[in-house]
Amino acid sequence: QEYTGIKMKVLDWSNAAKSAIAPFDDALKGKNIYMVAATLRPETMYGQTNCFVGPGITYGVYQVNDTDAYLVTERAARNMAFQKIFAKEGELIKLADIKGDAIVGTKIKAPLSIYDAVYVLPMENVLPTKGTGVVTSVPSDSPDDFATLQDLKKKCAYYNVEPEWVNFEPVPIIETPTYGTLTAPKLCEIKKINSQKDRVQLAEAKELAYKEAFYQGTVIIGDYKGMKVQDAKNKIRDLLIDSKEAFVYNEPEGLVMSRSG
Ligand code: ZZB
Repeated sequence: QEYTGIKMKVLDWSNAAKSAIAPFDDALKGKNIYMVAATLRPETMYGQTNCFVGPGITYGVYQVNDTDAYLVTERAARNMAFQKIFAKEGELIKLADIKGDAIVGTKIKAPLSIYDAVYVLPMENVLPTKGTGVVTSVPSDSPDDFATLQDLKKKCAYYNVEPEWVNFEPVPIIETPTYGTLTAPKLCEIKKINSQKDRVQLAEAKELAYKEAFYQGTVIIGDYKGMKVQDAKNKIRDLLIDSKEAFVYNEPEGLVMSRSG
């Protein structure tokens, strides 16, 4: 599977994250730290409203070079080490460990998003064995993201999030003939999805959202406004790669199966 790794720069750690990384301050000093989200939909990055981590997942901060470090799962970092993403091929330098729940509330920069800064939020269904374990959230076009963001908005206290972290609306970024300009909210309504726990309906909605956007969708924002999703997808990916806000990340399929199974 070929993903686009989206670099989301840490602007301000949450208080919990500050305490959690305090023991590693020396190693992290002076480094730009990026949370890296693996996506198959680079054309949706204009609509990012937050990023998700699994609260129970352990992440590492891995050195890229003298100036940068990436926050991902160890499994993803090991794969990256063999894809010329780090300074020395095959070498993994871990600067810190941090659990997902401590990262929640951290303020980050999501490339291309219409929002200047967004927050890290918790999601129950993040798979530790897929991508980087960091998921960028586009509630306009991903039913899972929309359902989860709604859960968090409804029950801030229960999920331990501040209201200002979830105070972001889905952004119309792609128009489709069947679902209009907010495909995921529309599909959640049609399929009567009430929460991130509605796994069966969410899987169906995701399948429909993917197909409809890819075959029928038109981008309605940004440099490629008016272009078909099929044509704009790689152009928007390349724009992100050229500006060094993203890179190609490959996941060996067999490896993923054997490690998650
Ligand atoms: C942004 C985005 C925007 C995504 C969208 C989807 C959609 P798939 O579809 O199962 O092959 N993802 C990535 N890593 C993880 C993880 N560890 N746990 C859970 N979800 C993860 O997987 C690819 C998509 O699943 C990725 O693309 C990512 O969300 C999420 F509008 O990134 B996507 C209809 C879907 N729309």
